[in-house]
Amino acid sequence: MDEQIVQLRAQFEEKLAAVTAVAELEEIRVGFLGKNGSVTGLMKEMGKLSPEEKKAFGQKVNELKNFCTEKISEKQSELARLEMEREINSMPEFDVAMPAETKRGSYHPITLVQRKCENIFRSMGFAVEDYSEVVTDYECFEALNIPKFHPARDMQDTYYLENGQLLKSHTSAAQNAIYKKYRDALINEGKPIRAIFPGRCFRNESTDACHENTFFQMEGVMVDKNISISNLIFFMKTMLSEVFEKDIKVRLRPGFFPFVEPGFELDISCLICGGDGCPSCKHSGWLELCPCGMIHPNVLIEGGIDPEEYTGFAFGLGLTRLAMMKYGIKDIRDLNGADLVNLDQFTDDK
Ligand code: FA5
Repeated sequence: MDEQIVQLRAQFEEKLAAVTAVAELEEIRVGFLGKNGSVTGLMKEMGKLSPEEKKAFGQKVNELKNFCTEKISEKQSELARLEMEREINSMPEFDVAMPAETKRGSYHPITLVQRKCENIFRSMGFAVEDYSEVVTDYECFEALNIPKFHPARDMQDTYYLENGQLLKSHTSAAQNAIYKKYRDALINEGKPIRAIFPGRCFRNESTDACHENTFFQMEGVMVDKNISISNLIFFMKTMLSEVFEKDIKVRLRPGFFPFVEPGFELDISCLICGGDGCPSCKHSGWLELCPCGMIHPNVLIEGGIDPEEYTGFAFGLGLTRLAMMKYGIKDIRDLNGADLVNLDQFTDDK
């Protein structure tokens, strides 16, 4: 029987030496060490031996078993190493010092129109202000003549935090802070308040081609003695002609906002369909772009300004819609879509 062990070991070594793939290795393992394998078979034959022979033979079979297990494991590591070497050698050579192929980023279309508007208003003496996206109910509504439970709140349902603050539904939420910031200079030094404040707004909105739940507006206010609707119309016309650099059709119609009196809706003829009607303008041919009006006396009082002495105008330009019209983007949702194929096109217009 010892001879059987020697023969089996020689057979095992011969087969193992010829193995070139892991799958073949598994065949050998099953053939020698599996339930019906040759080494396991030797154990079954031990029944024919005397107790002394059994002990010595069992020991030798165990040695063979351990030897086979160890060699299979070594071969497995060797095959894995060879496989990795083959993979590395088949890789194309590359130069680690070669500069990477880079692609320059581009400004988002909304950033582009925002900057354009900022430059236009800066050149007319307006300060550019920044404001928080998280505001209080007072800033967003109450300071703007919209008391609790006023129906105007329905149009501007937004996202509320557990502490009662909210994500601002319009840039008008900064008006009160702006009046308070500049009123001393207005009253004591006679400096008119002229400020714009672009920002991101949030609304609980059903989205479509011209409505998003997250969009940008740019608010503008001017307060001084004797400010009238003529001043408002002048600034609106100047801004639009400079942004579009061409003649565009606009219309002014009455609009209700509790924080202005009188209030207007300023619409532009849709530049996507030329006014014929399409999904971008809700098939009306017109797009609501920049509501505006004369600041309501209650809002001035809330900002610490005497409405008997001062008047002013305010407007809330829809920056996201302006970007749509300026760049011919048919669907507002593309602007939040982060698809670089869409957004990269405007790189040159910096
Ligand atoms: C307001 O938000 C007022 N605060 C604007 C205002 C300011 C009026 C100062 C008077 C004086 P409105 O909800 O209409 O108004 O929004 C203003 C503009 O923001 C719209 O004309 C439109 O261009 C843009 N806008 C409003 N909702 C959305 C939306 N869901 N998606 C994209 N743009 C929007």
